Amino acid sequence: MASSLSVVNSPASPHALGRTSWPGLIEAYRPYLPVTAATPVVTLLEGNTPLIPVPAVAQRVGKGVRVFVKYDGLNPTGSFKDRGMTLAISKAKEAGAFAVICASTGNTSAAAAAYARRGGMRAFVLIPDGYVALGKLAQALVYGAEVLAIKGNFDDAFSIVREMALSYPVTLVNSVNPYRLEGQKTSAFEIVDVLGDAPDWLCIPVGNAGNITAYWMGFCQYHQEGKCDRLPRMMGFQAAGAAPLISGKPVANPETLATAIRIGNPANWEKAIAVQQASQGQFTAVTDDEILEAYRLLASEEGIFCEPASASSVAGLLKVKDQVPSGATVVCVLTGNGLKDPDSAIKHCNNQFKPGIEPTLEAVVQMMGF
Ligand code: AN7
Repeated sequence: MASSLSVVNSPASPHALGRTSWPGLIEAYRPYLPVTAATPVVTLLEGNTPLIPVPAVAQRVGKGVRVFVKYDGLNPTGSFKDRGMTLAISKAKEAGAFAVICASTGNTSAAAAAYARRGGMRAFVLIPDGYVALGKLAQALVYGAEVLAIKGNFDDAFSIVREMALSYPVTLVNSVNPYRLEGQKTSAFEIVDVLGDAPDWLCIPVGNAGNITAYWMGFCQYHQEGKCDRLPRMMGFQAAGAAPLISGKPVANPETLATAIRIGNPANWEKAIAVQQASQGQFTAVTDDEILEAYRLLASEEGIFCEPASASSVAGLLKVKDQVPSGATVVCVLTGNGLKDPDSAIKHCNNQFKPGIEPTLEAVVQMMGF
């Protein structure tokens, strides 16, 4: 089951071929992507994120299992959305678009704003008023997006932008835009390039189900090219209060503190079911408490700060650990950076700073308990 780690960077990886710096994912994986010499590449050098071993998680799973996290929160705007956005915005620019639009729980809006502005386009973003983490809102504003907060949830916002893109001169860059998934599949390439094969399991948070679809596309394409021998089981995790793929029907009022995946009617529903069936995968719900436990574990024992939605992949692995085969290699995707959501961090970390200490050595020593 366990794959060898001897291949640290596949010879096929452009990075390993002696480039001194990472060129961004479109240049790195150009033969696998729908771009031509005429495509203006709008990039912030996204991708090439680390695959980090997480021994404290692995120990809790036991059975000699190896666990890694794909820390996609280290992308330029702090989430995996940059992978899809570099391609979606490049293709929009190629087609002559002057404005893009998306609905977003936060991360898509940050990425759309950054890449659209870099590409010289306007970015319109619709967000659910009051349910976007502070860091994401700050990003959309500072990048210069036109931010419209609607009195509704993500699903309401999404149906508006979907309709709008049909009759107004704006390009939709939600994950129903096929270029988004094409860009996001490169994360699967990177995992195989490092591990030398696909993992046995890929654990991933699911909201609109674009990313799980994209990873599967990436693994399948690499498999067809002979770059990996196997395909992973795709294990998708939704927050219990927003788990339509588990209940089998849309959730009218999704609720979870993991606001990134507070989505009741996934745009890529059918694709997600197809991925689950083809990979013999599974969708499982994790509670907010389970998410927070994994969130704190990752930060306080592994030194990795992700946002709550991202921790659902690790929460999910721990929830279904009895099903993991002995010696398996598991990759959990950490989709977003913890700095995106400082309010959740301070509220849920079970830790406090000690305020009001006199600025003297004696006072500090006393507070330290020495
Ligand atoms: C951190 O930004 O839908 O299953 O509008 O931000 O591909 O939707 C975000 C989704 C997981 C779910 N983790 O991915 C948005 C948005 C984080 C996210 C997901 C999101 P999909």
